[in-house]
Amino acid sequence: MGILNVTPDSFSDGSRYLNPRAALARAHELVRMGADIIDIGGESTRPGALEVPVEEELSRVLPVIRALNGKLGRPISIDTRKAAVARAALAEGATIVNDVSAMEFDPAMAETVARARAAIILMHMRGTPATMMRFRRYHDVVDEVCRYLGARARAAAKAGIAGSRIVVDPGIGFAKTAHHNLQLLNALPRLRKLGYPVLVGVSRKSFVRKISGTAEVEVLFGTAAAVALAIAAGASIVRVHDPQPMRAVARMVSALSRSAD
Ligand code: PMM
Repeated sequence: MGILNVTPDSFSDGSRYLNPRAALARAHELVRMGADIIDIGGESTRPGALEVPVEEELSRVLPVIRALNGKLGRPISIDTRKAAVARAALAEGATIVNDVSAMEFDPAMAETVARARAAIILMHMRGTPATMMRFRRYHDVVDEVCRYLGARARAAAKAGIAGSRIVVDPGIGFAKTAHHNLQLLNALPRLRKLGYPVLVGVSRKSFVRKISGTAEVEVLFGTAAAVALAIAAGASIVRVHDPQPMRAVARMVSALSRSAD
């Protein structure tokens, strides 16, 4: 999954694709580089980021999704917590909703996704991006994340979303310390036991910078190492800024894992 943040303030690519023409060019570039899904977001979820009004979020993402509809040859995912934004994006051709609040932020989200027969990505977080860094204390982070995602998947099914359209995500970096992130990445086989595909987002995140170093090449290789481990541990989708090198990583790890059987 290639990341396209149409925002002024996202962590690593803020403001680069705020202009619709730059965003369109980037979407096509992500596909050329090997992305199978394009994830488009108009609200930054970096720690401390404030909520963006719905009209503002719509004005960022809709022109891009509208212009891409039918021309990309890849599914479009809308990264939003708001049902109104999801509804509009689905009407313009998106088929996946990536909700970092696991449909808790907006009570209308579950029904919106169910009605559109869209897929949903349910991610674990505590609080909101503005407050989440205050909530980084867990008794057992793996246990809590597995239980939470199981409960949210049941809520999605109850709202009428088919099980085959549900994806779960441990929310790497969302109300987590670097240590929590490492524990969760090692525990992906447990998360897989819920029975849903697992998505993992480690690309360029601050725990990678903290551990691998902050130079561009260090962040890239640190990301690659985390992506490799995630795939080996059973992640089905990796959300990344650099699809070309990460696709190479995915191919290699998949071949190695297959030959181990
Ligand atoms: N991370 C970010 C934004 N959206 N969605 C999912 N499902 N999983 C993630 O890990 C995730 C996300 C923040 O990263 P960015 O600012 O680099 O896009």
